Amino acid sequence: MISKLPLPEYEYAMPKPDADFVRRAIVYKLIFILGVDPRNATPQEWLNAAMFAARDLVTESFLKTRRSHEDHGKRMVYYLSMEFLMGRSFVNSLINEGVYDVFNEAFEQLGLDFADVCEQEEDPGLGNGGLGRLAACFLDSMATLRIPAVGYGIRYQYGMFKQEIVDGQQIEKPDLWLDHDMQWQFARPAKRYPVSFGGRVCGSGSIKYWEPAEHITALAYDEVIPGYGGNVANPLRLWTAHAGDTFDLANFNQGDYFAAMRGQTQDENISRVLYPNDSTDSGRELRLKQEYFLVSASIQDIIARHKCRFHNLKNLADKVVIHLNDTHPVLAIPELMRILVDEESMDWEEAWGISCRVFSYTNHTLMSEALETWPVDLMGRLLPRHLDIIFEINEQFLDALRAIGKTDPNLIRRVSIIDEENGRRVRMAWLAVVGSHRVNGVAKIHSDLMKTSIFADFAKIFPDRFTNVTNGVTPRRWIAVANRPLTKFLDKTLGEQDWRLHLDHLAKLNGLADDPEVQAEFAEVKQANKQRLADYIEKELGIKVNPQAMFDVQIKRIHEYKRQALNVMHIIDRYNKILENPDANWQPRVFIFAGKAASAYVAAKRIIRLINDVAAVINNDKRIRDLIKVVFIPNYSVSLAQIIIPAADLSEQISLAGTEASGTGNMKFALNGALTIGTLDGANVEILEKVGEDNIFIFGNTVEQVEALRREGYDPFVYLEQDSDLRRVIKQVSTGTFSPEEHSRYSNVMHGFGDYYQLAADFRSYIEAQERADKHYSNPAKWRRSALINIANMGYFSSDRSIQDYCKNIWFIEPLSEAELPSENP
Ligand code: 26Q
Repeated sequence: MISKLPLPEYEYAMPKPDADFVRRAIVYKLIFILGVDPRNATPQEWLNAAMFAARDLVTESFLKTRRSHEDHGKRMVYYLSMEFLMGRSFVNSLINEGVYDVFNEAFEQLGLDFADVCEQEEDPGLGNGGLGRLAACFLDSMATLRIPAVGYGIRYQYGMFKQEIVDGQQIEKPDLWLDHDMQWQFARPAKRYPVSFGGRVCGSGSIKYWEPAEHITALAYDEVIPGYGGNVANPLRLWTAHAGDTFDLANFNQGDYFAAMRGQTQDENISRVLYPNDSTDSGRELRLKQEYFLVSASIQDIIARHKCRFHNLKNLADKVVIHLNDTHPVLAIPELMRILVDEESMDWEEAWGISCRVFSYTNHTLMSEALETWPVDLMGRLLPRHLDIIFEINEQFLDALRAIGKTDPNLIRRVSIIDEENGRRVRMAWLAVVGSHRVNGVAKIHSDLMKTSIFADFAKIFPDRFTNVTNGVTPRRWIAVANRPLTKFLDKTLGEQDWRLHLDHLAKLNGLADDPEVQAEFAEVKQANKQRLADYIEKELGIKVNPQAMFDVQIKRIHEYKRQALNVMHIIDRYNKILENPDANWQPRVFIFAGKAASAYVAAKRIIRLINDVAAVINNDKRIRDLIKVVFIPNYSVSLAQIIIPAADLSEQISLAGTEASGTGNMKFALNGALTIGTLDGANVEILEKVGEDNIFIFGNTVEQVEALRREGYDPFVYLEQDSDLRRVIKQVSTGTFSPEEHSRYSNVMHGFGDYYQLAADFRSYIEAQERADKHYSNPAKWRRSALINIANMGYFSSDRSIQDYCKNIWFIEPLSEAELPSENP
């Protein structure tokens, strides 16, 4: 442990880095850490050396921050998430430490192309999409706001699969992100905890304990998360499964060395691979093991830290809050109860009181089919004591309900943590609600709907438990890292750099949105970003796109509810109308898609294929000239988003109302000056409130209308009959206009046309919104004004604001004060 009274000789103060210092540091790392002669070093090796140099800078802030937390006994938040979609670290850390220009200059001195070196970094894909990226934005904001926080996750050996497109179809390839061995993270070989499975419950009455059958070891790796401004950094602790301590002695002693080794490999499977689903995939044993692996290692670590600081657990809830990012880590609740009751001999009531105060939970979906449940049998086999504890929690909860007169058996059946109807399953979301002091949704509309749909019963039982925290995104990554031209424009136009910390300062642009000079400079920024994307598309796909055309972009996971298919229907309709009326004044457009489909999600994969089939026909139809280009950019990732989003003119946010909990891409686009075409869903509703209806294209049925249609028995054929354009589009797809080599490829689009996500109902309104967008775009001054007004009013969607909301209403956490800040270098 670091001494509480640091002696001067324990200090190491990094000199303030200038380009000269940085250049020497990089060369030193290259030679003495990597053992590489600068004369022969590859860009990859230069990056590796530079990352070591950059890590030194963030590490200093990191250790000082930890000292401050220790010295001041700060209450801390532990953010548990199965996913952290961090994106590349190098440039981000330089920007947050304020040394980007200095490193750039150092590389100039070395005669190396800085951008090329930065491009060598792997993008760790330790998440599926929105939920994982939100966790990453939150870590950035927590460090920036000096919130005492630790992130806990899994260090998957294979992250999100790499997507290739072959003959228009998605192929998955393994993501070997650790291959380059960048050593950005600190290995902590001494931080290891046993994680157990199986076995049986022993004891009786109130004295029970778990006798597990299997043990594996969780090993820690720490990634330093630097806050913007360079003073504060927090850890992200990622666990990897290690079998070293559990070598199968029986086999070994029998002389079967290879059988013993095989067991090891199996154990290490736990942290092998991220599940590539962005909704549930219930019932997979390995996934449940992963969830418990994260929870068990993290809770042991949290308790060890707490004991080390305070020497008892009575004040745990005063000093610790554990946040559950969706239900994935919700086993933390029975795990904490097990430790308090079984191992620390606390009585149940006291332990439960502490536990409820410790936990808070964020829900990220309303779709009941996406809520996590686990078969009781499976849980009992892997985690028998936890299952016992869940039963006990449930019983006490239901007893308490009955005691206050809520005895309706239907209510009891609905709110029971155990679903007795579908082959007995544990409802993880119910467990999260019962065991947390706060439950939040991720956008206003979502939090409201939560209380009237999935959690309606609970909202009546625990009215004060439910709250909203609208999502946000970090302006550091989504402007300063991703969009250098916009960053320079904002610094100059606002005459300050503080917008990085106070995003509401962007509001000053409201008064400048009509200024022709400001507009012209903004237009240049957008054009440069569009050119960069056009170059990328040409280089990667061999497709030339017109950078003067409107860039119309939909990038996100491929999912039926997100309705990429509706976008395609508009493209086909536009294609038809151009052919009918080739001389009309058409606005040229480039339609850009990117996104991965879960590997087993057949319908989503078919949407990818349809996009590519439509692209092949339209892009090669000479009659269309350059009026439409359709591009599917493979292997969507954080790095790719950083290229695409700054280049967008129009942002497609077209989910069926009531299905997208929030969305965060919508915020990133608007922040980078794209206009949204979207439904009244998720955070679109709040974006509309902020930018005003003249600066956004809203269309489609409202949640109420969607629900009414569902109630009345939604019939897509009603719309097909009314709308000949719609009929034509559906007919073309289903009869093979876009799959000439296989006419029946999309025939089921017409036959089993259930249209669960009501594309037909919103088609006409979508087409009209697209016409409004064309008209708006045809007036460049008007469009630029709207783009600037979008940027100006995105202050609210900073993840700094989200984190402040969490701190105030959910975590009850205060930042390190000015006085508690790590001291400056002596
Ligand atoms: C669960 C069990 C087994 C395997 C996988 C999963 C799993 C993994 C990832 C379930 C869900 C996810 C991810 C969900 C997600 O990204 N949700 C999005 O969260 C964003 C942040 O709040 C919202 O903006 C999006 O609206 C929401 O879709």
